[in-house]
Amino acid sequence: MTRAVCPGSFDPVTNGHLDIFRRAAAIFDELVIATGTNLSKSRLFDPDERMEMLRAVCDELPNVRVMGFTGLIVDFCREIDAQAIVKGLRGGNDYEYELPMAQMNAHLTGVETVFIPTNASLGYVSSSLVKEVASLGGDVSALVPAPVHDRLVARLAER
Ligand code: COD
Repeated sequence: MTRAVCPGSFDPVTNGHLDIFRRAAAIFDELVIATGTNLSKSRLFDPDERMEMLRAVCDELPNVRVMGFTGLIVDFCREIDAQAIVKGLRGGNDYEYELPMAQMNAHLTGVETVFIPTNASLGYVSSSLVKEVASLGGDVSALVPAPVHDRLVARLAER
């Protein structure tokens, strides 16, 4: 049984993330989507809200579970007996950012990182840009799943 972890902030989950989940779920027996907090980013949704949206959009994927984690991702992988970490790569910047993390994680516990290249039509999609565009009145309905779009619009209207 192969189990992989796909970690991220997912604030909120986008169609780019969802594409990576679908493709990773076709490779591994089980995929655990792990919601963490990136301390260098400001957040719009709290961890419970992010997990709720992830569960709603991953309903179609029977071998996917959504969990939260704190602390080191390698410790979480060990706790749930996952052999690999899955990351999506949109381009050179992601690679520069992800490579040392993958090497550090391998150094810490030997866990491997598997990179999946972004779908060519979704390479420009990021949670940060989606939030920025939506907060300035732009249409992001094609970039996030419908339930996420509703939550995003409602949250931004509260501000
Ligand atoms: N297409 C393909 N992939 C995409 C797309 C897209 N359009 N958008 C995003 N992705 C990928 C990203 O490249 C990333 O791999 C993943 O999806 C998640 O993205 P985000 O932005 O939601 O998440 P991040 O990068 O903010 O998450 C960072 C973590 C929380 C995973 C990271 O900080 C972490 O592992 N923290 C735990 C602490 C730890 O162990 N630190 C030491 C690391 S060596």
